[in-house]
Amino acid sequence: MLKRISTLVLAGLTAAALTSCGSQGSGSASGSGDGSITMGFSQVGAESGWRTANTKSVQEAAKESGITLKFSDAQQKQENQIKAIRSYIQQKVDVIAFSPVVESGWDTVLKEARDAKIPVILTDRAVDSKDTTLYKTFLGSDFVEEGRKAGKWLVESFNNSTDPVNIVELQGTTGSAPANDRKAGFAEVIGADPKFKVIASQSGDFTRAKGKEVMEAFLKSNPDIDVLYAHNDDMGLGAIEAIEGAGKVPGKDIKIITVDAVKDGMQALADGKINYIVECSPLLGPQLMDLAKKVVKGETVPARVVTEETTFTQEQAKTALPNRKY
Ligand code: GYE
Repeated sequence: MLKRISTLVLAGLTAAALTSCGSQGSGSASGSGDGSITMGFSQVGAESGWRTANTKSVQEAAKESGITLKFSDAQQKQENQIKAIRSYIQQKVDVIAFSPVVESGWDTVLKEARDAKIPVILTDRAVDSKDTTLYKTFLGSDFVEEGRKAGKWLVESFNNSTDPVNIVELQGTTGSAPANDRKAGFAEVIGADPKFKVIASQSGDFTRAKGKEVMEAFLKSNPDIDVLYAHNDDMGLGAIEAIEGAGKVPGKDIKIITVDAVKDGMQALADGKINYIVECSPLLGPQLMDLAKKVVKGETVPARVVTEETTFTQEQAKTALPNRKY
């Protein structure tokens, strides 16, 4: 599948947002003359197949574009990300990029970066800071739209029936942008018809192990589950093990919708165990490096760069699988 990336310039991108240059002291930024760039990158963790593919994309793209990458894995903990960002500020990197594990609580550290005149790029996940001059741009998917796509498939699949549809939801990491937004987009679409009932909704922290554990609990307390909506493939794959363990057939007895479209998810979709996947591309590395070069030079960048994505049915997964890169 061809991946198209579109840039969306939002109102509010002011000249003020474009003036800063990441060069610090005797550092190495373009401003200091030798043109080399050092990026400090704080990754969420290694919780899912998506994250592994994202990390690989960032590391490979840095190498290809000649950017020196300082990389740290926060193991899904905000405090570790804050520590990493502070350490990048101290090391006077030219640009900081990070994928915020949760949306809230970033203002202080972002102000510290701004005071040190180091530009920050948000990648993959958003923050809820009111002050949008705290970062230069946000590159990533539209998670609300992903939730809507999941909801639309469900509405279309059940449009011939008036019976109640009992749904269980495995949410991503509590407080994270993709968990908040995928829940909201889905709820917005299915909320139009009262036959759709979310009978249980809990976090599985985007991991396979937690997805399995929470699905086991759902199955114990709810004998009549029609649909599982999992905020990522990994939790869906863990849940499939729980469903099979309970003697039910995933994809038939319980219809399953997930988000991401990583290889293991696509395989389960092609095998009939998942019914529908909303794609979320982790291949953000090349765009991130392009944006980094621009902000370090003080060039104009859009305030928001949205990744365009598709969806997959079981038939489409069979066709797409051989060429899937992650
Ligand atoms: O969907 C999930 C990962 O932030 C878009 O994080 C990302 C999400 C992705 O753990 O698998």
